[in-house]
Amino acid sequence: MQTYRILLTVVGLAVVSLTAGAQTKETPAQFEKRVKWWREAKFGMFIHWGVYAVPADSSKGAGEWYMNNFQMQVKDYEKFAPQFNPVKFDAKKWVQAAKNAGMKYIVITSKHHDGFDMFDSKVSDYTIVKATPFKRDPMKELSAECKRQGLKFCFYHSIMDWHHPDYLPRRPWEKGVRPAAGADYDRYVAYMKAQLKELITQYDPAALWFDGEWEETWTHERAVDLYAYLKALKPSLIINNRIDKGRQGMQGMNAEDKFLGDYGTPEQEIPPQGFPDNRLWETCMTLNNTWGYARNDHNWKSSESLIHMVSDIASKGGNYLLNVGPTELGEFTPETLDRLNAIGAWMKVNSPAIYGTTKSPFKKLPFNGRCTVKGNSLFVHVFQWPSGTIALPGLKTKVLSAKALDGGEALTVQARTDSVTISKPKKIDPVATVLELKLAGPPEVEPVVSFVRANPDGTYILSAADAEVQGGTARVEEKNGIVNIGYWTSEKDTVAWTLDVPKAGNYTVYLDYACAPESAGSTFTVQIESALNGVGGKVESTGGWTQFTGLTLDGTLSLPAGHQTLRLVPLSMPNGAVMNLRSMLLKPAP
Ligand code: FHN
Repeated sequence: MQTYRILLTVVGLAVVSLTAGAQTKETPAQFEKRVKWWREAKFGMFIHWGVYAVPADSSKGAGEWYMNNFQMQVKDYEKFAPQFNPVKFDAKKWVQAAKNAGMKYIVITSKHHDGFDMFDSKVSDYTIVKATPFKRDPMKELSAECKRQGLKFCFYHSIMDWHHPDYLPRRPWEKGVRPAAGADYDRYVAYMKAQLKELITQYDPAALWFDGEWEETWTHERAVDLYAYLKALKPSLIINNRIDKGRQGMQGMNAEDKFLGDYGTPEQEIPPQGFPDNRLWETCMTLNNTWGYARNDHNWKSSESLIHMVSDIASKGGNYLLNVGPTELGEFTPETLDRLNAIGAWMKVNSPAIYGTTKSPFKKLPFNGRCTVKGNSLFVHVFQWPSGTIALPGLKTKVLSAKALDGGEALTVQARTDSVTISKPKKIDPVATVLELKLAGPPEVEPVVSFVRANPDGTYILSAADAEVQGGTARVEEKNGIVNIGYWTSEKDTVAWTLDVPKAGNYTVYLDYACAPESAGSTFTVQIESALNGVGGKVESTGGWTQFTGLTLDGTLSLPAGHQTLRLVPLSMPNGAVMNLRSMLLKPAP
């Protein structure tokens, strides 16, 4: 069993954390200065690398969860360490591959949930230097190489630790083999702080990417203490929201402002509409299915889809952290290199439309593509060129010139009453063609209201995708092809549609919604903003967040003629969420 040494560090840590609490809160200007490089970087490399690359098996789940997936005892999993000898590891090659792909920062696992240290820790023997034939410190080599090649170096660090004797809770299958008796979680936290101090002082990371925060032993109070401790060690450090307890699952954003973290961390998903403000967020995603290397995971994403995600995420104001799982020998797989090279070739031409940009000023585009903004430049990323010109609805700022980024061909711009059209360049990129429009100022766009019009049978279908979501939590989400309003965890959030009503009439209102048992009980009203009437309802459990069912509201809603805004307004939310709303139907009342 591997040993740990923490006595020498406990006193030192107490002093730092006591003084750290005296830190003053930074101003928005100080925050923006601290995160400037991160906000502008837009694209980074995630690296999950550890002894789990030896079994490299995702047959029962993610490769890096091998110890858990195969319900291994610590002493059996430790046997992988002496087999881990990544003699092909070459920091120069890794950093070059990231740089060629257009990535500006690297986030690598210093320690994943398995507790194995990929760095030369003095407070643990369970490390790549002491417990493997490799004996070198790859984190030292990688951080130095990042400095040499101008990439930011950052660490992923897991709070959850399946190896340390003081970490709690134990895994269910350890009962009797590795009893919890005698384990001291405070002593574990002191050990974790000691290692984080090593990481900060020895490797100078620009950011820390925490994970494994979800078990009940880790608390908001501990997160507050740890955050202050880390900021005292390095005030410029950027820290993600998984240091604390506010993350709303894979959606990745904090439920409330009280929770810590400089940025949100959507995982394996991209927020369908981005966010109404300029909060920082970063989608992390695998190239195939698993974070750690797995010989049996062949479900690789296409280079085209990956390039579209670089564009889509930037167009919503986020960063993209794309993961690589190096092999047990320390190499990137050929499938990985193919994709990184393809992304890099596209970025070589089009990165001005990504780096340092802000989100699109358009809620929707009438073509398959995205937009990003940088100062007075508007970048239009066209995934599929429609026949003829493309139109930018509602663009009010004068377009001074337009060109194709690839080759610089000048394009023809036509200003029309409610849109601007641009001609098609000769050179079309089959994945995404990017145009740059130089404007007379920052782009101003008049929101184009998309009216919901009656169907031939007189009904109105109000879909989640067409909804105007107001508020900080509710948002359009897509899962397994289902698009609904989700993460509706504030009763202040509302959803609305604008209807074009040629003739006044009365309607019955039907909801298509889902709600988990523990969150049922919210009440709400569906109302027309220009009139005082509304119909109300109560959210019952449908059995789960993805089990949708119909609800007919009592009474009828009268719709005056003209353009009418219909809004669903929560009245009470006793159990933490309102509902998942897929659509509403208005049917002419008999
Ligand atoms: O359990 C981890 C998983 O192994 C991986 O590290 C991802 C990456 O964000 N985070 C956790 C799952 O949410």
